[in-house]
Amino acid sequence: MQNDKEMLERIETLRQQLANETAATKEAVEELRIKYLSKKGLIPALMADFRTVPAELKREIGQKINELKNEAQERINALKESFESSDGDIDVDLDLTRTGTPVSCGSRHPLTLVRNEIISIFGSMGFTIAEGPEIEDDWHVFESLNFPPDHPARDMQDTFFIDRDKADVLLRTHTSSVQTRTMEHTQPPIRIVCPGRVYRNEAISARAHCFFHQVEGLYIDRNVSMADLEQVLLGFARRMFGPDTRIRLRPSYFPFTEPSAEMDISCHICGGKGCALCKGTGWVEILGCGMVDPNVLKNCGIDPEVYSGYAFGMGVERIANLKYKVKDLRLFSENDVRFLKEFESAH
Ligand code: 2U9
Repeated sequence: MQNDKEMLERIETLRQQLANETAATKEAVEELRIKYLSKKGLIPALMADFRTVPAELKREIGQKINELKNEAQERINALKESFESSDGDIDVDLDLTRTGTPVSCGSRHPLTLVRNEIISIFGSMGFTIAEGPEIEDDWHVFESLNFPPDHPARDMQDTFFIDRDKADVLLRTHTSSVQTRTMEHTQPPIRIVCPGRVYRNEAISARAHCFFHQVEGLYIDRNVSMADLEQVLLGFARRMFGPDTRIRLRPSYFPFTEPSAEMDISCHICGGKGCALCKGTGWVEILGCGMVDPNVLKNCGIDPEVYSGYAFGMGVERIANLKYKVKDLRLFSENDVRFLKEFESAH
């Protein structure tokens, strides 16, 4: 015979067990129904044992078993409904206190980092930023800058023209067009840096691309000299490549500057002793510069008898290559996340 006390304990244990049951899926609810209410389930088993309960207790224990059965039915119905109303999507096991899956954040592109550093160094020396259109005309890119009519840059081989039949609509090959535009509507003093993308009709390789980025600078005022240019560029080189950096200017030629020079820095890898990067010379070229040709000033409405100025231009990719030892230019435009992630901590 079933001990009546034991029977009451079994009922209570089942009630608590039932209250703690959860189900993550519709199928799990069905398993609960089978466990508690099916023919061979826990509650029918309780009912089977009810036969042995002494007559005087049958009323009390019978009532408790009925209540348990109703509770089980209600609980299972409620769980079933929760899936029906949410289309089964709810995850009752969801642990809101768990640490989330890390979301990887984007980072600035290495060329953006280098461009920002360049313009911030010149910004601290009083230069402001000027920008202009990438689709340009012949006057602002070539004519005003003293390019002779037969200069190779004006050829289809070197410059991208938007329309085969119009020689006057082209992609700028340097940001100097921003300076010519600025000079046309501003009288000196002018002290600007012009960052931007430029295009050249080149076969793509590790060392050349059909587009790249430049920062050019222009300073025009009374009595501006080559010595001013040299000091500003020395300050830039030291901030960009370290305080012990030395510079040297080598004579060169550009149509828009006279005199013109190319500037080298002492090799920041070997300190000038000679290594693979500087090819044993101790020097690496980083930019071109010069005094703005008086013809260019005149072309842009500035009197060369009153004003003089210097200009310089550098490729952002070139500076980034040197600073971060990137050997293949194509890495900058392929957006390979493994490469870009290397610059996450460089901000
Ligand atoms: C005006 C007058 C003069 C800008 C200058 C250079 C020298 C130069 C190259 C460096 C590497 C281009 O990116 S690169 O291929 N640039 O060497 N640029 S002077 O001279 C100007 C600009 C505007 C009105």
